Amino acid sequence: MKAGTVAVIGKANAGKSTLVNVLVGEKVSIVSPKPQTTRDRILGVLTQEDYQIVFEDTPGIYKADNALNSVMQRTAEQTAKDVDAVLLVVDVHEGMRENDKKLVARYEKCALPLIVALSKIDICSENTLIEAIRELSFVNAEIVPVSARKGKNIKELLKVILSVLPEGEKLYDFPIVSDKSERFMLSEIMREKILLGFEKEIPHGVAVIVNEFTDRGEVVDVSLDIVCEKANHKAILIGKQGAAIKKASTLARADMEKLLGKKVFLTTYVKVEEDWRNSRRLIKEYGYGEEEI
Ligand SMILES: Nc1nc2c(ncn2[C@@H]2O[C@H](COP(=O)(O)OP(=O)(O)OP(=O)(O)O)[C@@H](O)[C@H]2O)c(=O)[nH]1
Ligand SMILES: [Mg+2]
Repeated sequence: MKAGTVAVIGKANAGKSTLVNVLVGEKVSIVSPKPQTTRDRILGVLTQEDYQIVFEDTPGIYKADNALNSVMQRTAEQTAKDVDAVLLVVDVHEGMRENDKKLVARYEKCALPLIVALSKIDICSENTLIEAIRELSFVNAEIVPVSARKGKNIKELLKVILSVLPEGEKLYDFPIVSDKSERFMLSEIMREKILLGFEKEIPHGVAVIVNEFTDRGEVVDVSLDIVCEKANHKAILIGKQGAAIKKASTLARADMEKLLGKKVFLTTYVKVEEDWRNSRRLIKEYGYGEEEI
């Protein structure tokens, strides 16, 4: 059978996580309209009778402006080395940018098979797409236009990926779809709702820590710490009489119940940890980065 690992790389907000979720057929990675949504390497495993593809979603490439971001950039770079193929996701709906071309050139040079997915074609004009494909015509890579949102060309993309993967044994036993624990998923669900519900720096400065995860049979008790960077962020996160955090928590609880298939009793605490994104100790404590930092 065909079996292998594929690093999913690209600029922040390119649509990597949405694409991984569609390819795997399950939501393994959170999605938001804001850049820097994904902070970790997240595996999404697609197993069929005659193949297994392990997608490795990564943090988006972004100018590092704090220690957390540097850790995220390192995660993306490391992931792209230790795989069988690289799937570079380029959002083309406004055309190819100079830095998109640079990124393609950079990964073309690495010794691994390269597939470039031109994403968000559902909101891209035909001319823009044709121009992007023309600009990539000399690149030594497979080029596949896709829309993860509309499920367009996903089968074609899978075919192209399989054509470059080696023969081998399964790396994960079915029905494993992700390497992440339920605890991790619970914290990510909360972070997704905060990314969707709050503006500017607030969601980027939030870490979510699961303090309690107790299965009481029909009900699961979940207690979370929402750590933010500044006292005024805390006030905004809580909102007037707790309205803001309540709204985000209600949305999160619904997704948690879907994930666990049980009722969830959710408690959240908002805490301040000044400038934690520049504290190597706290970044590590909150679980970001894989290596010694
Ligand atoms: N129209 C359209 N929007 C899309 C498509 N794929 C993703 N998006 C949107 O683009 C935004 C970013 O998507 P993500 O999947 O979170 O992007 P990402 O590359 O994982 O982003 P980071 O984790 O921040 O690097 C979200 O608002 C998605 O809904 C698509 O095929 N079409
Ligand atoms: Mg992502």
